[in-house]
Amino acid sequence: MKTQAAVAFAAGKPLEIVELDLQGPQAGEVLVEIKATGVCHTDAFTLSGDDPEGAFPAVLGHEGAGIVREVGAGVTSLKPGDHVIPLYTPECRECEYCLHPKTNLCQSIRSTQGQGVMPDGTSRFSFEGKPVLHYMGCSTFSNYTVLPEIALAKVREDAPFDKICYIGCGVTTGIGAVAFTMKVEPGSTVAVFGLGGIGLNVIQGARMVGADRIIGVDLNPAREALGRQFGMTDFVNPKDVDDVTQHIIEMTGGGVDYSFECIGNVNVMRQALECAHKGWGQSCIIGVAGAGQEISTRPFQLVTGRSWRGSAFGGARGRTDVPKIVDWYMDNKIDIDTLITHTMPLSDINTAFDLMHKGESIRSVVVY
Ligand code: NAD
Ligand code: AHE
Ligand code: ZN
Repeated sequence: MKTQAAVAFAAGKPLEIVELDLQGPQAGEVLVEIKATGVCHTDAFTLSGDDPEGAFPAVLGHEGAGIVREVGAGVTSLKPGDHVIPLYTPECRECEYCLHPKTNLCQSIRSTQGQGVMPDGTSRFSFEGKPVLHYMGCSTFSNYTVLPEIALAKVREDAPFDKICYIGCGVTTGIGAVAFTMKVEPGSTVAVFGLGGIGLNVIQGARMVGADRIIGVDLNPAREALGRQFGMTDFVNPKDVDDVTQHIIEMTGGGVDYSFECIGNVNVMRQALECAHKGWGQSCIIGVAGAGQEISTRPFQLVTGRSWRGSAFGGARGRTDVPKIVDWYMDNKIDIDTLITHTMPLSDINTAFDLMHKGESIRSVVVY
């Protein structure tokens, strides 16, 4: 079949809207009509050429929602008409990782996914007879896409696609990092570095679990009002203080219980670690840093009781947890609508990247 898609033909170039050929679902695969997709900073990161796994041409996009249109041989858990959210972190429920209680990083298809192909090693997309790669196993910047059955969460049918697509990455990543990965306790003091599409969800996650004090840090002063709306109690603009780390240590009387880096800046990752309280403070890296970047700190920071952790997809097991997060949204336990600042057709998708780079959007959503 044919599908309209925004294709990344080369790093650093705008996406091009073209008609691709799409092969139908093979055994264990599912054809999904994508109804809406968010544009995450990670899409911009890969498009920039900084992603060591980035390969082109590819159909980017990993924050979608849609409807199952066809299933391949052997697919048992989904049928045409089901509403689904694609999962860049799948859940096979069989691999060593899925069976381990301490991780959500299902590895059953990770190597082919990282190479931009389906588990059989080939791509379903092609343009003028040449293969075009998948991305993060999702490729939601195509109106139709093919995914493995284990990479789809079935969700309730009354939930709006143009909002729940954000649960496919940003919402789950932010709230999950607080609730699933770090297990922040009620009464905690939390610092959140970077108040974009991820950091604001960390803030609402921290409020949800009952954190007492939530300190937001961002260079963009426009982020303060939104942060406060989502539960932030204090705002720090690094431009207004000499040393962010020292400032947070002083304002909290020794440091925070938990900190989260939601930018992808290795210098800020160090600040986040070092503002964690001596003896027990834990810092969680969510931001994705480019090829060749490394984190550093004095080992004494860890010797004296701080821990450095990380979180992918908020520690969520997608097929199990994503439907529950959709329920939280439908039950008004979390706010998604306020964070979707822009909506556009696929033909305007490059505007979403411009708005993100200018700091004018939180989330842009493309509606097909
Ligand atoms: P975003 O662009 O919406 O937000 C980034 C925010 O950081 C902006 O508000 C910006 O003003 C602020 N910022 C930039 N430099 C800063 C600095 N030096 N100090 C303080 N604030 C600064 O991006 P996003 O979509 O929220 O994504 C954030 C990061 O999380 C990206 O690196 C993305 O790739 C990553 N990410 C990781 C996961 C995961 O599973 N680990 C999932 C999604 C996104
Ligand atoms: N490909 C990059 C790493 C990119 C990365 O860290 N991805 C996150 C999700 S970001 C979503 O917006 C993730 O889940 N990583 C776990 C995994 O297995 O990819 C690189 O550095 O190679
Ligand atoms: Zn993302």
